[in-house]
Amino acid sequence: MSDLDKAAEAVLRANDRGGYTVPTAGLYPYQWNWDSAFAALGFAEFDIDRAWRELETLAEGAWPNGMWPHILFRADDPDYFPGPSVWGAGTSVGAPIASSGVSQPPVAATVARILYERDPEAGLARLRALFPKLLAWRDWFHRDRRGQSGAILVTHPWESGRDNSPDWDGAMARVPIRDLGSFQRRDTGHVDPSMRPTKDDYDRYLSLVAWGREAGWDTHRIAAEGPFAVADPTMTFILLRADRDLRVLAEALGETEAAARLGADCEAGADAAAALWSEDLGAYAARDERSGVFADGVSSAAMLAWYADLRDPVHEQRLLATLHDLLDAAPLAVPSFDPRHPKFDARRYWRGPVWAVVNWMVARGLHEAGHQSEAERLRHDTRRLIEGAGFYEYFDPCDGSGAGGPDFTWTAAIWLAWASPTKKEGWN
Ligand code: 9WN
Repeated sequence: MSDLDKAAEAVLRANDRGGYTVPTAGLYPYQWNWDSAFAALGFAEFDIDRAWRELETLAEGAWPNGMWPHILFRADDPDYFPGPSVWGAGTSVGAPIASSGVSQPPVAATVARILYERDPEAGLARLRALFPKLLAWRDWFHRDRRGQSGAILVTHPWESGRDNSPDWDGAMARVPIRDLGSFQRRDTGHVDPSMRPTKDDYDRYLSLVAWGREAGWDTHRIAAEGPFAVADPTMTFILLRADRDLRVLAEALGETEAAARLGADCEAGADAAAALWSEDLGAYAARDERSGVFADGVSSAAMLAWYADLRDPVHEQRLLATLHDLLDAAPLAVPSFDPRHPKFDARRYWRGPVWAVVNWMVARGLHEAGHQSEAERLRHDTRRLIEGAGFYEYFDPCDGSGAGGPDFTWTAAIWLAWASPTKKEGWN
């Protein structure tokens, strides 16, 4: 174990609030959905029981309709805005824990498979208990969030996990700003505002929350009629991956009906993903459900196609060429948005910076598809970034400096599970 391995483990332990982990103290004091999935991946390197526990506490917040919300508010914490009273969700729809009213990409299903396969004998009972909730969550996505093309919609930029990506600029510009009264952001008290979304972004984020609250958090109606609905490569590809992994788990559990349903949905999902292909960009791209317009630049989400195991030979070669353009343009990969595009901003959150968790997913897909040198480039860059700057929330792809919050759970987890040189095999 290296000193950095020990430091990463210490970050996970320090952010542990007893069964669940916060992304980082101060800036994000609650349990976030995909953050917890990555936390579990990190815990699995030294405490598999604690890893399962992370998924189990996340599942405790599931809504009666099956959705796993993106934030669980177990206690009110003034460090974060907007908190439980602004969202007014979760308990208001019969869930046991106050929460946000949107979901996040279902990485947890894929991590459940990784934990199970690490030790099937020890994991079987845990998996058996968790599986129905994972299945209900993916059923909810298919029921309430499938757009006209079959690709999966996000109804709030926060739902995608890539909050201020240029992918949402077109749809966000049409979100009417409500009279929100005065509100005080907390994020800009923790980190430099130049690394965060703008005031205009927040006005629209909160207007969307107000709309959802007034719709009684009816998630079907929000997708059908709400002011923001965008077919998202992140959600579409991560759900497709989740479905493939859940199918394997269904078979292991002898759940034959579920396995057959998942298998059929995987085939349909692969067809639907093709609707996100932009010939102009040479990549998969977000597409506004209401206007049909594609995003006008390439984001790292496009590169999750391999993680979803999409193997369309024509698109694959072109996508690989586009990936190479991004890798050539960024000293440290993979930038969340194309560095050659005028909207690229090396430090502003999802408009350019590198995120270790995205690198892990993209690289895992590349590795599985046999694109080994690209996968290794991502691992090498992730290692360099963390060795150079520490466990930051995200990194500047041009100079490698850390940005956002320090001592970040998911960056430490990715270090332990993949980026550390002591992780020799590196893919589980
Ligand atoms: C809103 C916790 C979360 C991540 C998201 C990231 C950021 C929240 C925020 O932090 O979003 O959900 O307040 O900025 O964009 O991916 O899950 O780490």
